[in-house]
Amino acid sequence: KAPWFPQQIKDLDRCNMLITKFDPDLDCDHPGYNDSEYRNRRAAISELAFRYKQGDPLPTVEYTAEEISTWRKVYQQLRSIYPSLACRQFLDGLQQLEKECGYGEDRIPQLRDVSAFLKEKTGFQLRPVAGLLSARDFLASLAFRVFQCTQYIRHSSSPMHSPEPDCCHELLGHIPMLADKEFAQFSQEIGLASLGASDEEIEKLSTLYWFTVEFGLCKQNGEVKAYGAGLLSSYGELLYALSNEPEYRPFNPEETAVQPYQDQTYQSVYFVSESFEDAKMKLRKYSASIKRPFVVRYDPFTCNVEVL
Ligand code: H2B
Ligand code: FE
Repeated sequence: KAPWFPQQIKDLDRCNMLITKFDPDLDCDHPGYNDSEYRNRRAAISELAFRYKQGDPLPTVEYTAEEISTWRKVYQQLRSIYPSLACRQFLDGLQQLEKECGYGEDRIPQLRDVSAFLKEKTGFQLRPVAGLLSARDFLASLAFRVFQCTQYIRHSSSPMHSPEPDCCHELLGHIPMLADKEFAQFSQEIGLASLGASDEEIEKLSTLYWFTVEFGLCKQNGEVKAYGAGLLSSYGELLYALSNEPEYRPFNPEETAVQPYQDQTYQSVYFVSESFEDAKMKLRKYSASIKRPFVVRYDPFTCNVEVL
């Protein structure tokens, strides 16, 4: 029997299984582990996500001067290297966000504004989440064009890297890509492919997601560029990934889906696709090949998933 999965957007209220990896309260290697003020702040922001129900207005957070200063460091550093290292779709999205959504180094964008922006561009919307979600729940939300988005920021002692997703990762890494129509479509397709899939298939989809949406590279005009959000939100790893050090392999879903990955430090291998379009096409083909005893179809009029 297939595992339960959401069929209405409202059902995402039940897709809230957090993974307690990299939690500042539990992981003594977390940069905020010994900072009780940071942990209290995190708990307060988590509470907003725990209380959230689908359809509620997105909570706003008044960020402190210290948090904004962390954001500024991250924004300035990354912004300076994007033009030469990020793919075209990302640069287009970021430019629109700067023009139309108040992106810039002086303030941390509010999820409410970003969600309204995305909704207009690609139909994606945001939902606040308290931390790292299980792959199954995270992927399921994509089927509804919902992106689960953290609202806290990394610890001020380590602005260049965060072991867990934070608002720099979401807002700088993911959001510009989600403003691209094709990328949005492709994200939803991965989500739809995950609904009711076996644990083995979820593991493979999750690994593919990791090496593409998070750490993917693609060729553009003869040069290798980054489109993965994990790279585009980490100054250190972005430079590393596009240096001569790491190993590159051609992207091929069957091989990539079983490649062990690194979530504690930089990747030792990156997968490069011939183009952004090529990655999309291959992933689509892979998603379509997953065997399930039923067919799912998204109805854009009701926003429900129909099971056939
Ligand atoms: N949870 C959250 N909050 N953000 C993510 O970007 C994320 C996640 N990514 N859970 C998922 C896991 C991804 O690494 C894949 C699908 O496992
Ligand atoms: Fe991510």
